[in-house]
Amino acid sequence: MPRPNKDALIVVDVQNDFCSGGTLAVQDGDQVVAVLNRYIDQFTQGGLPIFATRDWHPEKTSHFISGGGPWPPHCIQGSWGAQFHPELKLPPETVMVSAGMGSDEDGYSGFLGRDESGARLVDLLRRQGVERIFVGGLATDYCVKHTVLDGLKEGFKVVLLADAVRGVNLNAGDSERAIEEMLHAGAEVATDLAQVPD
Ligand code: VGL
Ligand code: ZN
Repeated sequence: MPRPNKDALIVVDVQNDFCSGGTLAVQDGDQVVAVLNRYIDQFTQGGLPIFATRDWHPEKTSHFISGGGPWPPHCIQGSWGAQFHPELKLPPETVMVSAGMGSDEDGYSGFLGRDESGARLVDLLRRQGVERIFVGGLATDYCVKHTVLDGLKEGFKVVLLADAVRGVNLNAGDSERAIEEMLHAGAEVATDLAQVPD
């Protein structure tokens, strides 16, 4: 089970543009919402911190095809597509972390993001004494992967919530390879908090 004062949940980019009807819809992306709501409930019950990252791009960026990048426009600051999925039940205490705000960056990792005061995710986590992060959201092969890998590099234990992620799969198998990469780098995988060791 999650440990008081040491564990945090990080919900990655569960935004309209990555769900059905969005400009960069991930297959079955919406399905993570109900699963994440259960994890959110469990962390809330335990009094544990919850962070939600969001992809938060300017209109003109090298991240988009129009600027030479790989992606159609998505998650433009202030747009409907950038809003969290309407059924995602984030408690009011959730700390929001925005990434990809520069005109020349992809910002795939939540660890490149900042909260409203400009604080970096790593500092927010350390300030609270967090030692282990539980990560779920979208997309497995981009922002989830980079957030997990950076979390490990920063010295956190990382648990990938495997039932709460879905991938873009630009190339077939990208999500499976991303999960392999995360495991290889030292992440653990779980689909049930009761089975996670202390
Ligand atoms: C993401 C592609 C482009 C993600 C963000 O959140 O995984 N993927 N921008
Ligand atoms: Zn993006």
